[in-house]
Parts: sequence; structure tokens; C-alpha cells
Amino acid sequence: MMKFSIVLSTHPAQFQAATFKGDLESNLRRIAALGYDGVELAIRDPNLVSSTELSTLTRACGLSVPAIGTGQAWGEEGLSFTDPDPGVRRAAIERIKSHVPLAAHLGAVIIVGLIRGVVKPGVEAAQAMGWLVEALRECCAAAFPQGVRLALEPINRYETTLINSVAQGMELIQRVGAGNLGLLLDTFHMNIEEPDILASIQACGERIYHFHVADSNRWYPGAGHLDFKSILAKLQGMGYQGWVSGEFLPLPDPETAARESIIHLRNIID
Ligand code: LER
Ligand code: MN
Repeated sequence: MMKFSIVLSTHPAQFQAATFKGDLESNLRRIAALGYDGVELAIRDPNLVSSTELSTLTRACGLSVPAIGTGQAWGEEGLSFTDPDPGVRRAAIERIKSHVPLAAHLGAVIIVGLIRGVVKPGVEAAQAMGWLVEALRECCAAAFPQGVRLALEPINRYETTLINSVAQGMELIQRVGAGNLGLLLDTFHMNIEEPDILASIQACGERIYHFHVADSNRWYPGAGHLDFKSILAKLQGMGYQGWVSGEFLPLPDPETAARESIIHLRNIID
């Protein structure tokens, strides 16, 4: 059985592809009513939320929390593993480490998206990669004893220059050398960067810790030209046990996008 979740931001956010934003409880109820099994929470800072309140609320709605998104710490505060300022790098590492108890409590993976940063002017690419490797080693080491995994997301070239493709992500995993580091694959980014989406999914194998779906235009699956039937069949064929999480534009409105997505995806799985 494929498990479906959708991204919900616990607080106001600028990131456009968080389908739901605003009042937490009513959004959780809407998501559950649409037939989702879980909710991926985008949380800028775990200090802003109560872990018991979150688990009580989500459980009351019958929703699991498979993943915590952290990109708003970059989007709203500029925290990054690869900033030339060591204070900013330290703050980014501490922020990710501060997610570990919450992730352990909820049974969620921690997503490392844009908090890895971009290569800023004046910084050598090799230097940025070195900082990224060190930061991931430290965060993975802090997460490991609590049974928490980190999922690094290859992100398309228009958003970052650090780790755009699945192959680069797999190379980074090798270099970091942590048993609890995997990838978050996102169909929107893969459509831009991967020569063959199905082959990339296959190559990632058991290191696929989480999976984002959006269509080629970042609308809900079914609104663009991606072949989700083949993509989901590939995941199922590989024995993927993780989640398929909707991260797409709230268009024409959040409710319609979320509904159309899950109808489309459930219709095409065997
Ligand atoms: C986040 O999961 C993502 O896919 C990025 O596009 C964030 O900017
Ligand atoms: Mn994504």
C-alpha cells in the first residue's frame, strides 16, 4: 500500500509550493478528510511548536508525520550550511540538530533542502562542498542515537548550485559516510535535472528516504506531463516503504489541488 502525505506549513511561509498554510488544526482536518494518510510538516524552528500538541493533533486526525521540512530556516532567516559566515553555518547546524527530538517523537525524517545553501560569490565550490559534508556528518551523528534519518534533496539548478542531481546526491552520501543519510527525490526537480527519471530512482535504491510529487509545471500530479503511473510503479517494484508526499502549488486553490492529486495518484496505482 502506497502511503500519501502532503506538505503543510505550521507557520506563515513565503515558499509557494507548500500547498497548505494557515490554521493548523483546520488544515489537518481538511487533509485527513481528503483521504491523506499523513502530513509533512514544514517547520522553520522547532522551538515555535509543541511536540506533544503536534502529535496529539495529528493523531486525533488519524495522520502520520513522515517528514519535517526545514527549508524555511533558509527562506525566512537565511540559515545555511555553506554560508561564508561561520556564525551562520553554526546556527544552521544547530537548527537542524534541534529538530532531532521532534523528529524522533513524531517518527519523521528530517529534510535537508535549501538549508544546505547556495555557493555564494567569493566562495569556492569545493569549499562549500567541504562545509556541507562536515555539517551533514555532525547532524547525522546527532540524529543517529535517536534513530532519526536525514534526507538530502537534490534541487534544480535554478534554486541552488549545490547538489542538483540524484548522482551528485549519491556521491555526497558516499563522502559523508553516515548510515542515516539518504535522499529525498522530488519529481519536479528530477524532471529538470535527470536524463532518465526512472533510472535515477532505481539508482538511488534503498537510499530513497522520502519522495515529493509535483507535476512538470509544479501543479498537482495530473496537471502536467509527468508519467506518474510509471514513477509509482517503479517505486512499488523496488519495494519502497516510504511516503509519497505532495509538494505543489496551491492552484487553482489548495483544496482542489490536494484533492485532484490524491484522486489521480490513487487511480493510477495498481
Ligand atoms: C523543497 O522540498 C523543494 O522542493 C525546493 O524547491 C524548495 O525550494
Ligand atoms: Mn521538494
